[in-house]
Amino acid sequence: MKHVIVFFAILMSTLSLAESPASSTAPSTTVTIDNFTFSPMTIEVQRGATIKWINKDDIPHVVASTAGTFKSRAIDTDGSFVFTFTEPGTYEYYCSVHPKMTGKIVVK
Ligand SMILES: [Cu+2]
Repeated sequence: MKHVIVFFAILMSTLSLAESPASSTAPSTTVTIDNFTFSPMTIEVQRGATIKWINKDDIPHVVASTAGTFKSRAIDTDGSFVFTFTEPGTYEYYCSVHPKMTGKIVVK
């Protein structure tokens, strides 16, 4: 078990190193999925913004637009889904596995 934890610690540090250049160039906002909750639940962004959902739960979640604009596959633990919003509007979404999980993106 200890070896597994060490392996993940190394894997995560490698991933964060690889991601840091991209996050400083593109306007992106992160929504964390944790404890069956999208956080922040409502987010306001400028047109053209990319939202990245990261799953911190131990079980998979799905990010699905209520209007069908976007839908992720099942996002495993520490997995992510990104979507770029090019049109202004209000985008409500939920987790299709757990429909009580809801969130909203407001694009200006
Ligand atoms: Cu879910």
